[in-house]
Amino acid sequence: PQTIYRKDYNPPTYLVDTVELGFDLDPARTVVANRLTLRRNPAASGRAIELHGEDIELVALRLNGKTLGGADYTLADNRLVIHEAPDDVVLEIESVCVPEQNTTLSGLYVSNGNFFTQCEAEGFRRITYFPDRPDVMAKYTVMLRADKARYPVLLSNGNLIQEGELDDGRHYALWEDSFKKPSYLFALVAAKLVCQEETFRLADGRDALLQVWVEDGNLDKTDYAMQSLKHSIRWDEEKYGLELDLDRFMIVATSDFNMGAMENKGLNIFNTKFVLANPRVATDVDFQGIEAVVAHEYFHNWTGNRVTCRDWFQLSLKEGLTVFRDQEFTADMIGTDTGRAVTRIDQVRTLRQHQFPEDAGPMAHPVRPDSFVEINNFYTVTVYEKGAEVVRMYQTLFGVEGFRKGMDLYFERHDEQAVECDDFRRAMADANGRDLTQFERWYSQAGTPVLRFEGRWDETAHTYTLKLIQSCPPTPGQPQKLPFHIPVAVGLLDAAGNDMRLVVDSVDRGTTAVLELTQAEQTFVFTDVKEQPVASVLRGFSAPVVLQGSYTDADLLHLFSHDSDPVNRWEAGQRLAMSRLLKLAGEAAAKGNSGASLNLDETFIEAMRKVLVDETLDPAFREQALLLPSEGMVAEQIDGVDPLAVHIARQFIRADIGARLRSELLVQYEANLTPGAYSPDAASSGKRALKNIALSYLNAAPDDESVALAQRQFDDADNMTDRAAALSALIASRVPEAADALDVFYQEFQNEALVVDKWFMMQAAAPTTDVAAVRALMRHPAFTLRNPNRARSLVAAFCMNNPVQFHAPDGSGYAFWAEQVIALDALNPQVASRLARAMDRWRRYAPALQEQMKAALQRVAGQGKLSNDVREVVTKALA
Ligand code: BAL
Ligand code: ZN
Repeated sequence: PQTIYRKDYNPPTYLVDTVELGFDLDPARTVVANRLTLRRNPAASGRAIELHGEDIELVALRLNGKTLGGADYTLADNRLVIHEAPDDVVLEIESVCVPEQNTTLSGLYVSNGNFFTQCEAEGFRRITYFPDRPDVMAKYTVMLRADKARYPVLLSNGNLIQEGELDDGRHYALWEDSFKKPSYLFALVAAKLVCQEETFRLADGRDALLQVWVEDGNLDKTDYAMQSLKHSIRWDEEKYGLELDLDRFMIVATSDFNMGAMENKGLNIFNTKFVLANPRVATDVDFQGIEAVVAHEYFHNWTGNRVTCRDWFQLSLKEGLTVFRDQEFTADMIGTDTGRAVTRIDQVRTLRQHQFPEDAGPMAHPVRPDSFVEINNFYTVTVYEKGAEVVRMYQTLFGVEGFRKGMDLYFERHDEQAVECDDFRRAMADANGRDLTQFERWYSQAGTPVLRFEGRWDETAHTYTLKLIQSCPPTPGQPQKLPFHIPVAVGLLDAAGNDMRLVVDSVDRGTTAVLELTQAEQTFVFTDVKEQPVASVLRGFSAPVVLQGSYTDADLLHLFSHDSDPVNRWEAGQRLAMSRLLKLAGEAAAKGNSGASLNLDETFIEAMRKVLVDETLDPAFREQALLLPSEGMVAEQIDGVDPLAVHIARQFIRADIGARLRSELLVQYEANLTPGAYSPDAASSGKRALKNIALSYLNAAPDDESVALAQRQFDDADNMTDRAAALSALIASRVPEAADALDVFYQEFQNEALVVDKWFMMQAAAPTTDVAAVRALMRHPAFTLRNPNRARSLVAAFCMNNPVQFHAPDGSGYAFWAEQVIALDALNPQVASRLARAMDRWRRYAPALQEQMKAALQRVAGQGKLSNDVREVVTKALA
């Protein structure tokens, strides 16, 4: 496969002004008529028109009314090149595709008998021949024709201009989008669906029609998505002065979808997972996901659609920025300081759990990659979540107002353009009168920087000298790194735990100072520091770095009890826990993983007790503070990792907390019940989270009472959050009741696909589920590899969330992985490629495991027929 480089960017030879598409929709043979007006691009040279096309059949091709013959064009390697064309061109193209055979879910496909499209990144070329690149922006008119009984609803981007009847029971709808857009934002839906709709008054007094379309029978699950959409519209008006520019905004849910959702102009298409919810079937986390994803896709209407990407290397321009926007929206929706902090803690956890490992592995890439084989492989936590951190750092440097000024300038300069990450950085720099040249390294250098701090208090001078030292490990293709521009938010705590006032260079910096580290090593001197402080460094996780410092247990306990910055307060607890996890994992491994005679110190238990019972803290924060770093996060800290030892250590700590804090956990369980009608609000969900982590600790050291508690909750709960938590607790406690509860659960929810996914997932991730059990579950009538949600809920959940069984010493997990990657690749390369990444970190495991992982990778790489997606991942892993 060919590698594509950012440095090779060339502007398109022809620009497209208008696109008229006509669809005769038939699952077995859809005919697409495409009439384009093009004009030669003065910014490019050459007279050849280059169009993309994949898995479609060319039927006819006319240029300015004249049918083109074989000598006029070349059609090879998914490219249609018309050798020479005049300045102004009308191109008419007729082609055919077969939606019912499209299992890739990219382009036009059939799901549950309905038609949907997915065009980002390069799906439009699977629908028609087109210069399928984001810098070609055009106005679209779309005529849809289909059987009326089977497809009563016909939707596309923009406004409905006309609809009516045709012969033979068919009907049509004509849609027009008045905004120029790149082809990746095209969408159509032809389906049997119903909708919840509402007219919503925009800030400028216009009314917009909002619709949420779902399959019949799901209208009882659309309220939350609709409410989230209205909140998102309001928030963007108030926060950024950005209004909905459409008369109609539609969300459509489908159960077969590769991603979470897609921001097609005016016609967002969603995975059902991020639309459908009511208390019976959806958990608090599901509700949170819906709010965030609805917001994310809506916010793309400005950051992504109105201003789009010049090329796919710039993907983070829209994704990093839009993730940042949805994160800020979520925090504002909660509204409280601790609520904000809890969302921030979630973000930090995601980075550590997923992005840091990516940045340290074979697929490491800069936020703005320099090359790729398959762009679909670069919809990553680096482009999205690290990209959001990079955007957040502008706000940390310039404040909320300065950031807004940068946003305003960005839109003023670039509305309706396709631009680069550099354009966003320039707008931020110019609006704030700052030089951000060095800041570009956050976009160009991969790898997680390591930030080390050394603090020294001078008793006589009353100064505290903080030395900050940065470095960044090598990543593929980037052996050497230059220093980053890092905002480091710092506070100093006195012995009573209060914040000291910070004076640097005679300037009073309040109680949290944002220091700007630009060199490899820099020293900052705080004056008038009258006692030995404890430093709270990287408050609010002010930069996506690994922070190292010589913390003593006493320092960490002080921060865990007193830090006014809740993120660092939580962080101190995580550090206390991590040191225990690493020590016990080492001891378990040394004892042949018997798990016998491990010991947890009273200091740690006491710290956990204190936070558990501290009624001045929000339950949501307490739950975060009690949650141990995951096995995956611990594994990242160990060379030659033995996953079983890590599992034993973590389980031991959980059980020990369960046993030694039993009475406190029971008290908190009772104290955090949420009687009355279910509500997914932050306060209630925080209480449920604390209650359910108490339940899970109690059942990590199960006795009759704790099992009975879980069983009672499972039987009596009126909401999915509590039911699922109780079921998980029963499964984890390994009691016979678990099997019965799983049966009851399946019987009750077998017609709710998203709940059946949960049922598979809970089993896939349980340490009691080995490969044989997963294979048995794959034979369950409800299982299919063809549905991405289902495949992920069992196969990917096992390979990624069940480390102890996946890494079984006999290599059975790896053999299973290879088999499933190959099977999935034949159906859906994007889903297969995600699964392939379960092996990214193979070089970090114990030698005996490494060898077997390598063999499994080689088995996949040795396949003759493999998608570019999977080939890129396994080739890079083995390199
Ligand atoms: N653009 C792909 C889906 C999303 O990030 O919103
Ligand atoms: Zn996005």
